[in-house]
Amino acid sequence: MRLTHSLARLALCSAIMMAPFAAQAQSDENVKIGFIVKKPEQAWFINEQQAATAAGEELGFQVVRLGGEDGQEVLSAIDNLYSQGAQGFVICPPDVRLGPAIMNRAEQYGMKVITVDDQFVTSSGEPMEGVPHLGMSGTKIGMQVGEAIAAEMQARGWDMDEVAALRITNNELPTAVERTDGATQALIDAGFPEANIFDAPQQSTDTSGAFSAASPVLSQRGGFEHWVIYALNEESVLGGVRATEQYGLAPENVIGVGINGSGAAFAEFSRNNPTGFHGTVAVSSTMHGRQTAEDLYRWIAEDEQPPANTETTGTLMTRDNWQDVREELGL
Ligand code: FCA
Repeated sequence: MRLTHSLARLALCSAIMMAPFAAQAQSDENVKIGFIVKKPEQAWFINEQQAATAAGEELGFQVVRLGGEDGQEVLSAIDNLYSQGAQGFVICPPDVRLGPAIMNRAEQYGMKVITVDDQFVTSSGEPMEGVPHLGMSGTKIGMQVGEAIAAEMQARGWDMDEVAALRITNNELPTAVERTDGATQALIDAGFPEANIFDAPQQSTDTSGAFSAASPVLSQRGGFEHWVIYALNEESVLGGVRATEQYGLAPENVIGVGINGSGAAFAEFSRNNPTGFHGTVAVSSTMHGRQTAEDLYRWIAEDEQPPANTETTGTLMTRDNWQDVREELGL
């Protein structure tokens, strides 16, 4: 489809067909981009990087997949990309406050940058609007989480006044704050008592970070029989669910709802016995990877400026419908 698109454009642009076609085809083939992610072992990011590679194979550009788990690693990844002749990169940074330093390095090399998932912030904590970004609509997706939890509490006939909420937080990451605030808001709107919401601040946005954060909160609040769990992503909700299991809570007393819809959730839904992990709001990591790679490619090869900010939406996935939603979102 894209090939047809660029061919049509060439035909329009030029009266002499063959010579410019050869030149254009060659310059497109020389496009090489990096795709740097903060957690290369997480299913979300594996899928995102694979989708970027597939877009490259289809449209004729190269994608170099790299991990950048801290500032040092990101800067060496950029150096490495530059020495390989890459003209730009898509990045989900390990810390959004690295934005100015990353942009500084990229600008020295004349490289174009798009952020995916986690948007850079300036030194005063404002989003770096100048860098094109594609990410989840955090508040809306967070609200879907809260609504799903409220509906499931109702389905199980729980009295909300007797339920505790484990809110696994990450205050350094604005999208995480938006997501957990959105979920909190929806719960409160549904009548959940704010006093029963307990924070578990995580150091890292993964299962082990969440598990360590959740365990002490569960033991401090031992009086509750029923727990609901939410966080910025399903990996973290799974950490919370594993902590409730270790603490000795039965799965039917726990409702965890995550965000992402990646391999971590599929593995959980595939288990024979249901766990406290009730569902997840799935977003297409395939689309995130593909779209950002394609936008960067068109920016480099065709000077087409990418959209400044794209917000994506999500669909609730549970044990009952996960395979259908997975297919629908191309996951
Ligand atoms: C953040 C989270 C990831 C994923 C992504 C879209 O980077 O850490 O798990 O939710 O946003």
